[in-house]
This record gives sequence, structure tokens and C-alpha cells, in this order.
Amino acid sequence: MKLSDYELSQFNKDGFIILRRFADSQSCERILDIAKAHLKHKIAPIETESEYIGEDEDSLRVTVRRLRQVYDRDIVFREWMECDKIRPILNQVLGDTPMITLAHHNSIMTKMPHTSTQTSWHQDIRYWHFESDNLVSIWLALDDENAENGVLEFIAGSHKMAFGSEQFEDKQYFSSTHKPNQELIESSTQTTLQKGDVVIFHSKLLHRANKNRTDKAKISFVYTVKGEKNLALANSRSSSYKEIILS
Ligand SMILES: O=C(O)CCC(=O)C(=O)O
Repeated sequence: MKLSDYELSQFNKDGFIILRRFADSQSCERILDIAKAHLKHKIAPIETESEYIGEDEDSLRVTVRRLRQVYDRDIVFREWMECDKIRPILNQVLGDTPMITLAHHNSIMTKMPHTSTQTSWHQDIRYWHFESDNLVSIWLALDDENAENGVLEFIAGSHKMAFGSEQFEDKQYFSSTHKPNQELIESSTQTTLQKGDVVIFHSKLLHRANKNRTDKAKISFVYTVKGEKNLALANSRSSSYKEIILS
């Protein structure tokens, strides 16, 4: 499967593209079953909400924000990340042979009802260390995602914009109180995803997500690929994990 010239130009312009019903329902269910078992037992390595927001949390009521390092957890996760169907599309958007980097997004991402927090505007590349920004993340909706349960929101075209350091606050979040940012934020797009939809988005694209205001956990899969020629910088976190070529 490949993107049409129009779809590719839309990706290049907007910095993201949605592939509707890309994964079948059975594959989503298989991933969900394993993910739920790992979430239930809080199997390490995990990121918790308290780590993420920098607050203490009652250890008995830890909210898992993401299961990390899923590639090495189960064949079901690996099969999704290495699936043949998406490789030609990744090749097109990267203009290079895709290579999975296990250092960063390699996760089952959760939004637990009420206890998960919102994620503020940010670019994923802020803590990543590569020679260039030629990386994309692949988000798979394992169930429906919408405004109520904290679907991703994007600022289309922001992957091509140059920003000054004054536009960011602590932890390199794009400030929503800085006046010149506000017009851009108002132009943001909120997606609606159904089970099996995939979003591919650029590592510099500004995005955010709300809390989950429903009573059901939202569980998604996200992993990152880079162009093969885009090398991770030596002695950084980005270079300290395995990479898998998707030729
Ligand atoms: O689901 C969310 O809260 C967004 C996650 C996200 O953007 C990230 O971890 O980079």
C-alpha cells in the first residue's frame, strides 16, 4: 500500500496523515488483550502519571501513563511494529528506508478515566538526539478516540515552523499563555479516530491531548521510525537502544 501523490503532499504540508481503518479489528483486539494484561500487572518498564507530572503518588494507586519498550515484550507488539503493509508508506514520508528506533516512542499509551492528565502542546523531538528531524511516529487507535477521551490534537504545518525559545515554557512545552502562540493554537485540528485508524505524524509537529472524561480507558499504540540515514548522536539516549531496519 502506498500514499497517492496528493496524500503525500498533504502529509508534507500538514505534518500528519490519518490512514483510516488501516489495522483490522482482530489485530487491534490481539494487541489490546496483551496490553491490558501488562497494564493490569503494571509490568515494568512503565511511565507513571506521577513521574510525568513530577508529583508524589500513593504507591497503591499508581496510574500507568505508558508501557515502555513494548517491542521486546511480546511477539504481537513486534509484529505490528514490523508489519509489511506500512513500510512503503513510511518509506514515502521519510524519503528513506524506515528504521524503528526503540529509544523513544515504543509504547502502549494510556488515558485512564479521570486519573490520567492532559498532555500540553509539545514537539516529540524536544528530548531526542539525531542528526536531523527525519523521524515520524505511528499512532494506532486500538479503540475509538475522540474529544471526550483525549484524542490527539495537532497544529498543522507546525513541523515546518521556526520557533524562538521564548515561545516555550518549562520542559519545552509550547506556551499557551504566550500571546503570539495563541493564534496558532486556535488553528489546531482535533482528530476523531476509530479502532484501527493510524496517524503518522512528524517529530516536530506540535500536538497535545486532553484528559479522558469518560469511564473507559483509552489505550493506543505508538512507535517511532527514522530515516536510515538519520543517525542518532553518539552517547545520547537516542543511540543507546536497538534499531530495526524495515527494508
Ligand atoms: O495521549 C497523550 O496524552 C499524548 C501523548 C503524547 O503526545 C506523547 O507522549 O508524546
